[in-house]
Amino acid sequence: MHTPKRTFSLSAAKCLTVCVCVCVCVCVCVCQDHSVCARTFCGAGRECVSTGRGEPVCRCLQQCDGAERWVCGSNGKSYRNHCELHRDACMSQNKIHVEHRGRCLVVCFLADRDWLRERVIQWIQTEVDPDRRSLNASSVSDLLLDYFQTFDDGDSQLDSKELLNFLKHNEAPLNLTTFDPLLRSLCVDALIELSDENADWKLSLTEFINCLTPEYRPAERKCALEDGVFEDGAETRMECNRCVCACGNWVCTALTCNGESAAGRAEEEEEEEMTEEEWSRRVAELSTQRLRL
Ligand SMILES: [Ca+2]
Ligand SMILES: [Ca+2]
Repeated sequence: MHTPKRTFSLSAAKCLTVCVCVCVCVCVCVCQDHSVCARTFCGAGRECVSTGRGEPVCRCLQQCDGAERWVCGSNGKSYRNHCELHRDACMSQNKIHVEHRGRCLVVCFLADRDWLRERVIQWIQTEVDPDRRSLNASSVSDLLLDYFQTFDDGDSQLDSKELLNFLKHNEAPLNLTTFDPLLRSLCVDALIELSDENADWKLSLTEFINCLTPEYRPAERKCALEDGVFEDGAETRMECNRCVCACGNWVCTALTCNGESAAGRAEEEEEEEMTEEEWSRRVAELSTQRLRL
């Protein structure tokens, strides 16, 4: 009769013991990380953590912040920020340095295209606001017809040049003055492709209205390669060229892949950052120097 009661008491005691041990362990580990890593420099893309024996060790960053300050890596790959580049160099154990700020390829991504489209749609809505007395247009369709006729050369089709003129003519109210001109031009092509149902790279009046109507939802396009389907922004390599998926199309650099470019890359590599192994050696050297001090 006493057995069940005794068993219950033992289980409760075990549970209490485990909980106390876990709490103490977490507290000690956090304190050790701060003190052990205080004098350890791990380099970009890396962080110092404490081993189980309380020794500092450098490892690749688990994650970077999401700040959007794009850079182009020497491997031809675009990174959201410097941290992502250095983290990738650490994870892949490759030498990568920053070639220049911004993405490697200037392309109109879905986000750019949709931002531009949304901007024009919002502006059109403002233009037909009944409170604006100077406006005679009575609806969005009437206003779009006015613009279509204004910028069309008479063939009842808006080509990319005419659509670009429409945006340029209204860039101040559209707040496009800071939008990179090259990117704007690329996004005009993407806008045409968005609603160009007969694929003639021109917009009929109906296609133009569809393009600037919020309810119009074009079919989502992704990039295909061999058996795979890739999202917007995905990157791949074709020999020495890098390609990026933008609005359903692969856009690639046009480098000639010959011996000269390979030699050029070899020279550039001398300036590239250290590999993980080199960093470990460097950190060990620095630690030794500190001990001597
Ligand atoms: Ca035309
Ligand atoms: Ca068309």
